Amino acid sequence: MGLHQVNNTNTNSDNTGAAEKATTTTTTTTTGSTTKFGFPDIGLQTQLDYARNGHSVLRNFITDDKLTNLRMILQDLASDEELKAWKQKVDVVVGNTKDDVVNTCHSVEDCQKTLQDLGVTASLPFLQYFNTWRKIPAVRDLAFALGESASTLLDVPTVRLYQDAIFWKRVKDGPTPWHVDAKMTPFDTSNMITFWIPLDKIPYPKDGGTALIFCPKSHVDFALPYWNPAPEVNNVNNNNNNMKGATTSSEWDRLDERYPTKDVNYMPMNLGDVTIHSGWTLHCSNGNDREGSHNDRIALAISFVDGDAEIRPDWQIIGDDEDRWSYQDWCKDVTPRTKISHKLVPIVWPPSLRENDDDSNNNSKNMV
Ligand SMILES: O=C(O)CCC(=O)C(=O)O
Repeated sequence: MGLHQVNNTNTNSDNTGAAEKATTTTTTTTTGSTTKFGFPDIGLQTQLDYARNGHSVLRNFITDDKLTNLRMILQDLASDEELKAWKQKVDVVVGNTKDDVVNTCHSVEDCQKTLQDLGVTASLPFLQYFNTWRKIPAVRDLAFALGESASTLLDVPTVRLYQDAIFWKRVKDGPTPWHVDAKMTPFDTSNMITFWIPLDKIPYPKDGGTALIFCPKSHVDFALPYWNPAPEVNNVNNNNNNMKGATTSSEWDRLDERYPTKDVNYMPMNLGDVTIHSGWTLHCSNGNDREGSHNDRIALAISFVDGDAEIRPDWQIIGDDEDRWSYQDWCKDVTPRTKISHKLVPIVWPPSLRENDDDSNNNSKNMV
C-alpha cells in the first residue's frame, strides 16, 4: 500500500490517561492447568481512543511472568511447526487453486526454493502460526479471558473468538506492509478487534522496535473502499478506468496524502503492554534490523468479532485469502448468512452463552 514505511520518526503516542493508569493492576492466578487472568477494566479514555482512532494501547495489562512462560511454550510450538509456516507462505503466493505446488514442498528448503522460483526474493515479513489456542490451554485461557474487554471495546454484547496467530519476525525479516485485517476474513462485519501482545520487550523504533504502527481514523474511512474499490481486494477490474478523466493510478497508491496525520505507534512496549486495533484500521510494522539470534520479535495476536457476525457467501472468491488456512476448516461447515455455532469459533463473551467452554461438550467437532 502507498503509505511510506517510517523507521525512526514515528510519533510515540500513549493515549492512556494518568487517572486510568492509576487503576491499572493485573492479577493472575493459576489453578491446575487453568490460567485465570484478571484484567483491569477498559477505561473510558481507552474506549474513546479506540472508537475514534481505531487503535489504542493497554499498558501493564497482562502480568509478565505469564507471558514469559507463554513465550517458551509458543517458541517450542513454532519450532515444531516451522515447515507448516513456510508452506503457508507458499500457499499465499500460489493461491488456493494450486495446492499441488504446496504439496511438493517437503522441507523448509523446498519452500524457500519454490518461493524463489515464484519470484519472491524480498525478505518475508514474518512466519505466522495460526490458532495456537486449539492446542495450548494457556492461550485458550487468555483468549477467553479477553472476551469481556473485546465486548467493551467493540461495544457489542456478544463476542466470538475468530483466531490467534503468532507473528514471528525473525532477525532480518522485512517490514509488514500496510494492510487491514478484516479483508482477510470470511466475515461481513465492521466489528472486529485484535489484541496484539508482544512476547518480548519492544524498544523505540530508532533502536529497532518492530511493534505495530497505525494509521489513525483509517477504520472509519468508509469513502475509500466505497468509491475506490481496490482491484486486489475485490478480484475485479475497476471500471472507473473507462470514465472521463479517470487515470490508472488509484487512491490506494496515495494513502500518505489521504491520511496526513502522522502514523502512531506505542513503542517502547514492556512485557504486559498490549496494543488493540480494529479490523479495518490500516497498520504495518518495520523490518527487524536488529543483530543477533536472540533478537527475533514474537507477538501473539488474538482477534475477535461480533458474536452476531455472519460469513459471506462469497468468502472463497472475494477478499484477500492470506489467512485462509486459519478459517477454511470451519467455514466449510457453516451456512453463510446464518448464525454461527461452531467449536472452532466459540463465543467467549458473555460466559452464559459459552457453548464450548469445557470438555463436557462432546457434540462438537474435534479441535484440530
Ligand atoms: O506483527 C506483525 O508484524 C503483523 C501483525 C498484524 O498485522 C496484526 O496482528 O494484525
